[in-house]
Amino acid sequence: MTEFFQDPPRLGNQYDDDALLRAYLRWRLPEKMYAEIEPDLRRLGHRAATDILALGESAEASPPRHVPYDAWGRRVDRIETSDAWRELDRIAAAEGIVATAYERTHGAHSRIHQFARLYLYAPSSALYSCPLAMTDGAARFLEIHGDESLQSVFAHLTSRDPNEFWTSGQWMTERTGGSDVGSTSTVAVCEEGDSYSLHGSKWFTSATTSQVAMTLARIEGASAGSRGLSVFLIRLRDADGKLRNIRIERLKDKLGTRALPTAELTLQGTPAQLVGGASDGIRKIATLFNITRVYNAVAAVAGMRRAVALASDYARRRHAFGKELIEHPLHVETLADMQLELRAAFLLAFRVVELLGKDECGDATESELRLLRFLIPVAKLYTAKQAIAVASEALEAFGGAGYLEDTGIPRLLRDAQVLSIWEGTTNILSLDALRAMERNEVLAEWASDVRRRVGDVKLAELSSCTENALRALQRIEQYAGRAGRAGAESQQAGARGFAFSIARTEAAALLVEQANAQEDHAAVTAAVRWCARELTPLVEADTRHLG
Ligand code: MFK
Repeated sequence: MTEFFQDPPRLGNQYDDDALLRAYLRWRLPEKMYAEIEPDLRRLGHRAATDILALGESAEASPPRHVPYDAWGRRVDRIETSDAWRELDRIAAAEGIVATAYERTHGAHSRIHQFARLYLYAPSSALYSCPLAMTDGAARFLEIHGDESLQSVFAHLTSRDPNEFWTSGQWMTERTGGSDVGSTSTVAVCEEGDSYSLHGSKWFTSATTSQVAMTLARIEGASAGSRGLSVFLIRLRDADGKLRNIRIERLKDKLGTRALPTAELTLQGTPAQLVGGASDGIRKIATLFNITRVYNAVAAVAGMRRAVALASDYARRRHAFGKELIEHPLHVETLADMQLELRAAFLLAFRVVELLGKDECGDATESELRLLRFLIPVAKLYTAKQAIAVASEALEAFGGAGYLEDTGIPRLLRDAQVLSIWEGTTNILSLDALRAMERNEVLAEWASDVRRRVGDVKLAELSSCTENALRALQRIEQYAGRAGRAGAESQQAGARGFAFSIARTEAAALLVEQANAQEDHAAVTAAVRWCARELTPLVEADTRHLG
């Protein structure tokens, strides 16, 4: 009798296998552009399942190492990374994962193209997507706030030449925490003109191997709080490759993202250039972290897609109780739920991508700019939470194998968990969405936009969706009115439920729109299934609490 060995899950071409991505691009892009970019996305989809995947696994197996001293006792503070990690950098450059956004070959649609590339690259890259997110954010920051002297840095950050490409860090977190950035205690001492030296410590600095970093510091004598902060650019190394008055204290010992060198640093008079003028640093650096939040959302849906791809493939390889898992109705139902979460989150993330593209090309209306500001935190917080839930479900779909490190499956969950923590936690972003809504009075605008989109359906199968989405909108508006009257504390206590309700209702509108436009069976089924769910459960609970 031959012994039984289970087949592991396999990945096919990650573009060809992804009906959702292909349908979305067909729906949103002009036909000519879609035809132009598709062959290249297919090529990248193949790489995501072959050489990039192998490099990602190799980088994960050889995590970075901090070498504080050389053999003779001199302080050197080298961070040694694997060949695979460095090759992932070169591939990211050559594939234009950042550059595509700044070439703007297809105007506002370039952001869709670029984030589709990131979506394919990210889940195989062992989190190389993190340095790319910060690089993109820094490039956008310099595009807006940089002067002539920073043109060459911008050119490096947006280069397709692996020998010219630079990455940037984003160093905001200090020992006081990553949320209350206004309490930053790093001090900037003016040396001459825009040249400063920085003194302080940065508690979490990802990708310390980058060539430059953007950071916050308080110019000597400036006021306390976020207004007194300014943004600085640091060139990390001198011509000999030595760190410029930066001491690396240690690399962080993290639950996941293990290939990513995240370090604790002390700035000991580090030379830095003031960018964007003195003060209002948080408002200015928001340009950067809004980009990294969009990356976070797209990386979250990309992670969900990888979890669904692996679990779906495995369901065809694994037999139990006399048949393949895919023939068991309850397992099929579970996979369908994961796929639905992915679809909704995907549309939400790419809705924000579309608005961002319009903003950057000057094509956005005032109303779209307000919606973008409101929907970035909503999309980031919602997709992050769903990514964790879907990853957890994927582990379970593998049974015990999903809990064993050497299958590679647990990494899905370890790496997903960071998504709701960095770049603003769920609660911080819920409060941010609330503030964005209040400052811009955007709720009525958003609600009328959703009303128009769900009201404009021709397919009879979607009529129940319209009804449910309209009912959800009504609840949200009633809740917002009641919460506003109940005062700031009640409003804040309900902010998470409120943000989730916005996310689910926006996703409902997007699912309905896509189903209506494409009349595709999978899209219609998804819209009906999504809208039959409770779109605003937490709002209702909070409404009872408010009385
Ligand atoms: C896979 C890819 C993932 C990417 C990985 C990248 C890894 C990077 C690692 C990290 O650095 S993690 C640390 C990330 N930390 C954060 O994201 C900060 C989280 N905290 C917040 O976002 C708080 O809401 C905030 C610090 C902004 C609150 O501080 P304050 O001092 O209470 O600020 P306030 O008063 O809300 O805002 C100050 C100004 O900024 C206001 O403008 P005005 O001065 O004109 O009134 C705000 O409107 C503006 N602002 C704040 N958030 C904004 C914004 N503007 C636009 N967009 C925003 N999101």
